[in-house]
Amino acid sequence: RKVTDNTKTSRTAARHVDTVIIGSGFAGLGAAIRLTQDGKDDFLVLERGQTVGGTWRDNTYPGAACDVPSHLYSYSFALNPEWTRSFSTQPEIQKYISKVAEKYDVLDKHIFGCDVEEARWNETDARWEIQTSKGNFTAKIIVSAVGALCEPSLPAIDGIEKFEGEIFHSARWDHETDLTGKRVAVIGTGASAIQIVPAIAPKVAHMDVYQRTAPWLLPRSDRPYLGVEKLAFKYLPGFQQLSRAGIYAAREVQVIGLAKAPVFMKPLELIARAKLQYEVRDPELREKVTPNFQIGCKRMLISNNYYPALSRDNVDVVTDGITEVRQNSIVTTDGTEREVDAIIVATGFHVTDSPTFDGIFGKDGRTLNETWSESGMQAYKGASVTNFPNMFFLVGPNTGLGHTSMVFMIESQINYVADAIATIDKKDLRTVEVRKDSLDTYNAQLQKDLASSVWMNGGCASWYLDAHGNNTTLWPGFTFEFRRLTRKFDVDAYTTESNKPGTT
Ligand code: N01
Repeated sequence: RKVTDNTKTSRTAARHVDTVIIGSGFAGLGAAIRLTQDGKDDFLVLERGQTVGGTWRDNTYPGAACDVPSHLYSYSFALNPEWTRSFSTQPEIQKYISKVAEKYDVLDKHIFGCDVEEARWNETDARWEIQTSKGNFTAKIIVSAVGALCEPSLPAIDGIEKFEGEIFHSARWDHETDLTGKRVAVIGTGASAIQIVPAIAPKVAHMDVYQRTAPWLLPRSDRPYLGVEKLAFKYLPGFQQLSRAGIYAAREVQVIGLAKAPVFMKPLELIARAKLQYEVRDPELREKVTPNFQIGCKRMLISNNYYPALSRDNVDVVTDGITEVRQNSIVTTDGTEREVDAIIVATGFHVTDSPTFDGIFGKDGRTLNETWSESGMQAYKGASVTNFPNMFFLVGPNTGLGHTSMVFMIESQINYVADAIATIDKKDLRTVEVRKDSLDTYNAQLQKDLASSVWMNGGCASWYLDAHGNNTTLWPGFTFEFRRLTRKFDVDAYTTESNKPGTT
């Protein structure tokens, strides 16, 4: 457990605000805009990066693009007629997020380059004490909007620290490194890797793709929008809304196959198998990249150029596990040593064990990670944890999705949290803390709903599951069900303390 550096606290006068939002990706930025629209002024957004965007700011690897169609992957209050294609690229999404931040005039509420090191609940004063790389703050309310995919996970491979070539994580792409003509290893075959591999394969001398588990791939119906469509998006009221609604409905149907009745995934599997058959001509390679688990168990990936890239003469798929990294090579379980100039680590993120939560201390002095050590991550409606008063999560436990737009979920959560803050103000509450029984009942139902899902029974391990095998990341229902659940802040599920003595 971290020890508080009290000298630091006493030396630096803390700045107090009513609400601190941590992080400015889609969630934190959306919350800042909503608070402004609700007439709140006394809040700050503490962001460790130098600009808004979160994971879309950080993931600049070649080929980075979204796998949710553009018009659904936008805020409902800031539709964007300027999307140039059906699935947007990272630069376009980052540009969109930056434009929204400017348009809604919330940039001056941000402190950039501000790394939150610790947040500790002070029971006496009923406020959060926050230590950051840019000084100390106190706040009545904290909104954690750090996201699930923000802390890169590096593989613990023997000798990796001794590697003398270039090595970096997909979410920390080193643009100074020119991979042209180099021998490159890519470790991992998740959503990031399958975009990186085709983007760089043509320019490298040789590429080894280290695959632990073969993913399921579906076609990517990506295309640039026609001029006439762009005009319609811009000038025909309702066209964008219609497009959003269509995409939303089509995506939402997948929930039936993923979470309700996995047998309905069969047609998708047939499409994926046909794709594999058609795009991978070499039977040996096809066998290597044929998945061995039920489709949907891990995130389904969409790509039209991954299999063709694997089929190139200068690309090999290595399925033997990595035992060691040496100064200039990688060794696998079969004893083969492959020389390499650069390693790209596309091994995902700390999702269920985020180090961020080691620095947040609740009213019993335990951190969030300590609180969750037995049960796994859990929060009432994804937003509130017992022992952490006046704290709310955006993109909290079990609010992730495997099939559609996180922006839709984020807006539901923002609504809940904004209504909570409005309720605290209206009722003049000193603290709100979710009751343990509310949390337990909510979570028991959630786990019951998840029990029969493909994520739990599909025969795979994924970042959706924690070390105990619990799914603490995904929402198991339709997203409109979650929206209904978060329409109003249900203060009755919470213990409250009033600012007026004698009332609760
Ligand atoms: O990470 P991942 P990601 N040795 O965790 C492998 C979103 N996203 O960055 O499957 C060897 O999915 C691991 O193998 P296995 C999206 O939500 C979206 O790719 O665990 N291999 C796996 O193949 C996505 O789900 C978009 O056996 C090791 C890979 O590394 C999430 O981000 C684009 C290993 C990690 O895959 C994360 O995707 C990109 C080891 N020690 C990301 N450790 C789009 O919208 C791990 N692996 C398109």
